[in-house]
Amino acid sequence: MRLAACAALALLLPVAAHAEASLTLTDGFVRSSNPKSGAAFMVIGNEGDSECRLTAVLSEAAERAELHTHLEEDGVMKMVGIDGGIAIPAGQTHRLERGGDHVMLLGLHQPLAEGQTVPLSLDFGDCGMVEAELPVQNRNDAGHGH
Ligand SMILES: [Cu+2]
Repeated sequence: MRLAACAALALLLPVAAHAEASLTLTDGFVRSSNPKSGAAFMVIGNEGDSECRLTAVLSEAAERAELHTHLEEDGVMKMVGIDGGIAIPAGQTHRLERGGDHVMLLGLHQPLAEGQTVPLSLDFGDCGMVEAELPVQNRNDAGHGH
């Protein structure tokens, strides 16, 4: 079992994984109200001189991770995939929050319990990869402002 886990890890983690100094991740957490899926929220800051774009996310905790946002359609909030990634202009921050943009974790290998951490590899394309380890906070309502 242990060997299999290691092999999976090696496949999922990009080789040149290195956090770029110009990108910051703060207030990150994962919330899961369902044993099969969860969502990651955080504030991404870009202190560099050029735009960075979050194009993809990988997590060994789930079969796949997708960039989602919420759109209102006929008065109903719907979750839709984001095409083309999430741009963070130079000198700006972008908040992934409930009811807005988020990283959707689909096909969790095991339910996420309070107190666990979830590893994420965030691919910012030319700006590089950022590795994060986010705490599971299933009762965190941060950003749920309507
Ligand atoms: Cu979603």
